[in-house]
Amino acid sequence: MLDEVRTVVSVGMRYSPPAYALDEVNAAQGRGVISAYAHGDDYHDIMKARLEALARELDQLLGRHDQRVYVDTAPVLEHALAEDSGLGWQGKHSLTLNRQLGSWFLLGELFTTADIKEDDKASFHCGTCSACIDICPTRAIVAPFVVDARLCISYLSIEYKGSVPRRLRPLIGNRIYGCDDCQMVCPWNGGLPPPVSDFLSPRGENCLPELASLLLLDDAAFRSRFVKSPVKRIGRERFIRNCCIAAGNNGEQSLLTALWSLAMQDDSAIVREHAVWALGMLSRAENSHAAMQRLSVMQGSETDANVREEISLTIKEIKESI
Ligand code: B12
Ligand code: SF4
Ligand code: SF4
Repeated sequence: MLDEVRTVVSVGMRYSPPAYALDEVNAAQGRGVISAYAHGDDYHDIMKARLEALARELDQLLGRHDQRVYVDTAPVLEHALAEDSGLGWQGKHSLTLNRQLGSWFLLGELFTTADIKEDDKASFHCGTCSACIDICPTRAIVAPFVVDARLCISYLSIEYKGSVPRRLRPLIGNRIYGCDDCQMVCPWNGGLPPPVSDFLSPRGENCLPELASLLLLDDAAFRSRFVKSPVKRIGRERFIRNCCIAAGNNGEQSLLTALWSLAMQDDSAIVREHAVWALGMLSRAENSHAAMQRLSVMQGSETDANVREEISLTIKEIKESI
């Protein structure tokens, strides 16, 4: 990473915890949930600038040295470095947490050729607690400290590009970007004072946003709605796919018009597929016959094989539910 490196300075940048409780996440009718770290600006940019400022200050203190800063920008073992530097221990949810600060902070590193006295390694304070493992909606924490990313809602909603496995969709609830559940139940995150400054400048509009307006975003509107936000990074297709899943899980009938429009007209087959799934979920009790008829007509003109398959499965499920 850096020739002759002598010290790694591991830093944590706090951000505001969610302004709602976990019960409110699950009960937020017609609303989606965006992870707290993504309510404001993209942390990569903000933290990198702050680490570079730290590097300049170190130069002033210790004289010029070679330095490199990293924020998720290279394969750095951030948890292991944070633990060694005393910043926190790796909890059973695999994230780094601290007795005073909980886990609502992001990690970054400054590698330097300067020799700086090391701090003591952090000690482990999870004890017998297993709240994060028990609460995980998809059972992604398969053993203490081990997350199966393929099951994690954070991975499925942010990193994963394709069709979300059907059996996982109902478990995702109304989470549309990332997931905070394992952190929200952690006792070390309870009753914490908010950070003195939140450098990510969270925006109120990203706190439990209404799905009705999100489902209507076209590409240009999506980009301007999420300007400077990490949400923009996943692109409109993945984001609207997530909103369709949340709409299907939400039970909110007023979203039907937007979903029909996406299912019939959207340019993205991924979006059409997930909109069809959501229509199926919302048409179980009410309008089931009309929905099946409309879906059958749609199937005739649908060009994508996966969407046609989704329509068949959805019609079958609606039939079974009557
Ligand atoms: C890949 C990744 C993910 C993946 C996989 C996460 C996972 N838990 O495996 C996904 C997309 C699911 C994810 C989700 C999230 N992530 Co993430 N992610 C990363 C990333 C880029 C790499 C982690 C990694 O795989 N490292 C490589 C492995 C080998 O290292 P490791 O996990 O530290 O494992 C070491 C030890 O823990 C130990 N170990 C690990 N497993 C095991 C098992 C056994 C049996 C043993 C003995 C040892 C052991 O050995 C390893 C070698 O030292 C890091 C940034 C980074 N560069 O570290 C962010 C990072 C971990 N993510 C972060 C965040 C905030 C999240 C989310 C909270 C985002 C959200 N709100 O949706 C979720 C939380 C999900 C969760 N419970 O982990 C922050 C965590 C901040 C903190 N306080 O800890 C990081 C550090 C980014 C940052 N720069 O701030 N993430
Ligand atoms: S982020 Fe959500 S899905 Fe992923 S391990 Fe934590 S609780 Fe489970
Ligand atoms: S919820 Fe419990 S087990 Fe999980 S990280 Fe927090 S203290 Fe550790």
